Amino acid sequence: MDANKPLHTSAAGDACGPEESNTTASAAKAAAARLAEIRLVVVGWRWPGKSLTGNTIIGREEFHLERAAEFCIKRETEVDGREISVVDTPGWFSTQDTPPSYKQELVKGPSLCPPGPHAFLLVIPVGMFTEVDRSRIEEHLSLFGERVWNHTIVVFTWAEVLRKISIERYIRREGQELQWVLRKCKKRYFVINNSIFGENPQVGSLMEKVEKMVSEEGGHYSVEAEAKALDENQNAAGEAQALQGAQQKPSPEQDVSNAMGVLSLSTE
Ligand SMILES: Nc1nc2c(ncn2[C@@H]2O[C@H](COP(=O)(O)OP(=O)(O)OP(=O)(O)O)[C@@H](O)[C@H]2O)c(=O)[nH]1
Ligand SMILES: [Mg+2]
Repeated sequence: MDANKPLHTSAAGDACGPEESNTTASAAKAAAARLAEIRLVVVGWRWPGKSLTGNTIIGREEFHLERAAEFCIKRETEVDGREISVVDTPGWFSTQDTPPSYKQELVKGPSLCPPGPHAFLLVIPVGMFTEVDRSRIEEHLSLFGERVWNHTIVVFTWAEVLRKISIERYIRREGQELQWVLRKCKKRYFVINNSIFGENPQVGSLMEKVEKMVSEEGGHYSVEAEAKALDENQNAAGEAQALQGAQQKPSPEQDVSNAMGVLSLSTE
């Protein structure tokens, strides 16, 4: 059975009366949406609690804390008879440019859980959220392609600092930058309590949210499809450049450089 497709049950609505049919139908719907395995990639800037969130999900101290991760690491566990895998990734830099080696490692994350993650968990600590934070998120998530947003859930950490303020009020109060991020992922967010370890219903609730997203978006993020789309974009950009070059009457100097461009394209 393809583990990436929702499991389908054949028992829906079998020989039941009208009163039972509603509950049976909703139970069948939930069963139909249940994924046989769940693959997650945790992303975010440095230090918001990515690794601890990974540990909360796995239910064990698998990812090192307080040590800036430089490499993607995958850990797995089994909950209620199904496998959950979590890939922890290096965080991007909040104010300075992220070193290219970090970016290269970050984009490897999804390929560690083939054929691609069911969800990217974008970890954001509750607190001040600035325009720079928003643009850094946009910059780094775009490394995975525009479709990454269809598979992203914001996970709020450090929510205990809210005390009696509701998360909805915090989101409203924090303003348009944070709201932009939430709109991009269709208002999918989850508040995690990283001080609870081990068996806890919150992990189940998060998994249900992932399943709901997968069913709404018609599947998981596909590493192969994204690589293909990226390839096509690059080819299209190359062709557009070549076309532009052909349409402009080149000066003698341009002629030489264009010829080199074509040469370098054709030798690839
Ligand atoms: N109080 C509180 N502390 C948290 C929470 N999440 C993470 N922390 C703490 O914040 C620190 C950083 O957490 P990590 O999980 O290592 O952060 P990270 O995002 O993996 O950091 P890098 O790998 O360096 O990018 C640790 O001391 C955690 O215990 C939270 O929700 N509440
Ligand atoms: Mg970490």
